[in-house]
Amino acid sequence: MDADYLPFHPAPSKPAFVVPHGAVDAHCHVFGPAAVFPYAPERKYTPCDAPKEKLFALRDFLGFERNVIVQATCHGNDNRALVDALLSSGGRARGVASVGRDVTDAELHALHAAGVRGTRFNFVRRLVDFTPREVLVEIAQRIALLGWHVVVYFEAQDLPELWDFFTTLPTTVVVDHMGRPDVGKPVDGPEFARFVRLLSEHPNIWSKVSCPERLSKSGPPAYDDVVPFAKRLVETFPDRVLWGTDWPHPNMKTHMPDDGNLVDFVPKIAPTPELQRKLLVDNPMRLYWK
Ligand code: 0GY
Repeated sequence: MDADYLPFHPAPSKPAFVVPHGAVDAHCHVFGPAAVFPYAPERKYTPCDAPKEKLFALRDFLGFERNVIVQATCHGNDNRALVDALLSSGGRARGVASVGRDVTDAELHALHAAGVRGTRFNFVRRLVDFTPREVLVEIAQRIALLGWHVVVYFEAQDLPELWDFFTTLPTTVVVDHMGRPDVGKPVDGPEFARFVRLLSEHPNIWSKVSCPERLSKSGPPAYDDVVPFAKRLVETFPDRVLWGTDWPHPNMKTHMPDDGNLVDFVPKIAPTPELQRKLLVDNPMRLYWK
């Protein structure tokens, strides 16, 4: 099957914002190449090949030092492309894998040795089939023993139902893309207040302030309507936020972001050098390179 979403930007612009020394792109993916690392039969979309060489070239072009590569659903629980990228990175990439209940301890240790430090639970209905909570709890308890964390991806309207599950996980929990708020609603409204409360009440929960291109209704290049949401999180929880490009932007069907523009989003949501350093360097280093 051919790719069913837009290809990544062929020539991103150079960002005006110079990222601090040692900056980490803490949410990005590698896909395929399918001829070497086939996509999962159960996938809900087929991406364009986005191999490690392209990711590392983008890292250098944008001025970043390191990557956190996150397993996406199109590769299922087959982490070979991820592991291959980690092992090729010269220690400059860490990973978040996807594992099932059948993963062996030896496989978990091999993932750890390659640089994996977390596992991802995906609750976005268009991306995955349902996995029973007791299976996820069992996986969380096993990966906690390795010092890993859990990354969760869900949409804002599903938070009430997921709340008890998230708040009883035995690890650090990192939420992808601010829990996908509806940015058409007010930043001070009840929906986003619920997400802010999740982090306020649970100091083990972090958020990625990423993906304006997915959340914005006002659109590129400024993604202005996303700024108040991300800025609120950066200023309220400066030590528990992460940022990433989300390259190569799977499932973007209306426009493909220019990654240089996305980097220029950072100073809008993290207006001081101190906030920028925490967001791009200190926080990801503490979580992934400790
Ligand atoms: C992202 C977002 C998406 C896809 C996945 O695992 C995935 O397939 O996360 C999406 O479609 O919103 O973070 O890559």
